[in-house]
Amino acid sequence: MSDVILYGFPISTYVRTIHIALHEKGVKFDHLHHAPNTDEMLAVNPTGKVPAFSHGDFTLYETLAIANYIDEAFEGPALKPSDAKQRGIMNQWISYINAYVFPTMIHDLVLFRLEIMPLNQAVLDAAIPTTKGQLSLLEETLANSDYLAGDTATLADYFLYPILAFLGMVPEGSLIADYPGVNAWKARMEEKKSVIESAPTF
Ligand SMILES: N[C@@H](CCC(=O)N[C@@H](CS)C(=O)NCC(=O)O)C(=O)O
Repeated sequence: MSDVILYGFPISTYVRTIHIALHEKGVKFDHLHHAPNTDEMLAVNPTGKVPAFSHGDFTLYETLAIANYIDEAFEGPALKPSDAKQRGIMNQWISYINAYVFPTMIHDLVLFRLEIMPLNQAVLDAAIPTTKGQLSLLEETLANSDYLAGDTATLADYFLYPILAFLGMVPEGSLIADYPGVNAWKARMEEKKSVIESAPTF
């Protein structure tokens, strides 16, 4: 077994973010597909959520902490911009994605559409204009930039992509076509080996 282990089932957007980051960095790892809130997950993450990560006897949870650790602890291409302003923009996007995009697009929309959660029609209805607003904000950047924080993919793109991939699987995914910059960014991301290799199977 590798001394690098990713814990958490691959359908999680956050697990996929870490999978992509490890692949981009060229780190070999073992992936244990534990479901949230199982004894196995609780042993490595007191919240029971996925993902968690270990490197030798060092264990981490919370996706942002894990992603930063991977970038800093291993050789390979940088996953964050070297420029302080671009890094600020990257962190702004990660915070926005975690605080607003994930709750809206995954919790309030995709989980209902995929019947993972019992439908709450009022919440789903409200999520549609909110999703459009979020896509519109992303479009302001992606209409003029290949990636969220400059001309190279960074952790911000790796946080966003798994969410938009899920959005693309439900009827509201058709909204993405109305935002050509976002649409082109998604296609650009889908060419990456890390994105292809991390795709969950259902
Ligand atoms: N703040 C956590 C969020 C992780 C998270 O929400 N994971 C979801 C799957 S994408 C999960 O484990 N959900 C199960 C639950 O909340 O019980 C992180 O950044 O790692």
